[in-house]
This record gives sequence, structure tokens and C-alpha cells, in this order.
Amino acid sequence: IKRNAEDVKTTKEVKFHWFPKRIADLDKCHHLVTKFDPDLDQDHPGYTDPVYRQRRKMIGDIAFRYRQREVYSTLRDLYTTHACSEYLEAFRLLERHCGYSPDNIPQLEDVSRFLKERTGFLLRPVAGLLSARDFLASLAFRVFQCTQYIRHASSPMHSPEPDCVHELLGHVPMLADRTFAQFSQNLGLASLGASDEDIEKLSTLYWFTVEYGLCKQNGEVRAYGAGLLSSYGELHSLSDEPETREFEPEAAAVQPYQDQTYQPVYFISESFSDAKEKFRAYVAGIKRPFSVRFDPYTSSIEVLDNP
Ligand code: HBI
Ligand code: FE
Repeated sequence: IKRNAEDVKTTKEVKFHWFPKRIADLDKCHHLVTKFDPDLDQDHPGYTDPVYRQRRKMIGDIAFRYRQREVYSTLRDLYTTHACSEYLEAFRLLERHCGYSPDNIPQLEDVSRFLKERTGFLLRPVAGLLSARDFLASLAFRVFQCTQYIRHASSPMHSPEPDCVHELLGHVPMLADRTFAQFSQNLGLASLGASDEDIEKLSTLYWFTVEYGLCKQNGEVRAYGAGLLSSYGELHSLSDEPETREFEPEAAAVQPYQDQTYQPVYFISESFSDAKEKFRAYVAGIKRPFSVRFDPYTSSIEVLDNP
């Protein structure tokens, strides 16, 4: 986040405080004085009134959310040069039809309806980070568990956990692509009833594809991973030519990953069809005493005993 570096300038050893220079910089003037906050001040007339405090919190959250405009516009500027064509196509449609814009956070229901028409994926609200097993299982049904809250306003460009910026700008556009949607569902199907070790491998595969995957397009390297597409810093850092390897599920499934800082290595796929085919071959090697099939008519899983 730029603010820290600019906080104190050291030109000719003269130090002064950072101050806003454009009206948009007021997004950074958000430091509340909390001494009369009804949640913290025992003398506040509303301190003992939980209904009042909750309402205050809701209104306060709307004020904080105002800063979303900064994240949205900053990321969007990078997409033309860094996102894959499937992402760009869906993003255009989401802006045209689904209320994606610098000063609006679209409703889950509207976005879910859009995805349903494109690929059959549904969004389902979730309160936070799920266990890998539960998260992957939902993908088997073409259901994407989607957080609703937004990151903390003090750190607009970074969130340690998924938030609605990550879901809406990272995951949703890719879920509108048919091949990518099928790949995601296949990951989910492979996870059903799998051993803990296999869940760990599938999660790591998910990490290096759905979250941090790169692909080749017209001789260029483009991002399709949601973790990249929702992080200005990491997406931008791709221009510094980080270490990349050709996507191989066996290798990606056991590659140590980084959830505190940028990835030390990225995997590049030739195309989504290619990634999907390689993954199919990988899954065939996972031992399970049964196989599963998704029945789209009833949205349920059929379990078939292996002979
Ligand atoms: N839970 N809500 C939520 N969102 C995710 O993206 C998510 C998760 N749990 C686990 C997870 N992602 C991945 O790290 C893999 O383990 C599947
Ligand atoms: Fe994610």
C-alpha cells in the first residue's frame, strides 16, 4: 500500500505528514476517533442498546464500503494487459448486465442468475473460510461458496481471507467460462470422499490453478487465477517475470505454496482444455473404492461401486 511510503517524505531531510492531494485521496482519510463510539464508550447513551449498536454498525459499514471504488478502478486498469481473454469477455458482460461498476457492489442473487445462464454455476453465501473438504465438495454441484463481507478499510489492496472483492473480481468472471466451470466441477467431484492426503493435494492443485493460474494467449502470459486477479500487487508483479513452470498436476499438487506473500512459482497452462485433460488423467490415478457422477436433472451425486 502506497500510503505508508508517502507518509513521511524525506526530501532534504525535511519531514512532513502525508496529506490528500486529489479528492480521491480522501478515501485514505478514514481514521476514526473511537472515544465516543457506542461499542467502546460505556457512557454513550446507546452502549447498552444492542439494536441501536447493530444499526450503527450497518450504517458505518456503508461508509467504509465507499472505498471500494479505489480497489475496483485500480484493478480494472490492469485487466486489459494482465487478464486472460475469457476473463475480459465475462467482465465486460458483468459491467453491462450485472451492476459491476466502480461505485456499486452487485447483489449475490443477480450475479448468481448471470452465472446460472452462462455455465450453470450458482453462488451461495458463506460466512468465511471453509474447510478445504467442504469448499471443494460444493464445486461438485457447481455451487461456489461466496463471502459477502468486504475487506477492512484500512487495507484496501490486501485481505488475508476471501472477501467480496476477491469473489466478484477474482472468481466470478472465470466461472462464466464453460471449460473453466467444468474444470472447477471436476476438481469438486474428485474431492468427494477422498482421503485427507488427496484433499490436501486437490487443494494445492486448486491453489495453483483456480487461485494463481497463468495461461498462454497469443504468445503472452495472462492470469486466470482469482488470487492474482483480485490482488493489484501480485498481478502487477507478473511483469517482473517470476519463476513459471508448465502446468503438470502431479507437480502442482505437491508444490509448497505461500499464503502470506506472493507465490515463489506459478504454473502456466496451454489452455483450459489442456488443463482439464491433464487433470482428468491425474484424477484417474486417485484411488477410491467408488466412483461418482453428477446427475444434472436432480442436481445430485450418484455413487457407483467399482467392480
Ligand atoms: N473457503 N469460503 C471459502 N472460499 C475459498 O476460496 C476457500 C475456502 N476454503 C478452502 C479454500 N478456498 C482453498 O484454499 C482450497 O483449500 C480448496
Ligand atoms: Fe478464492
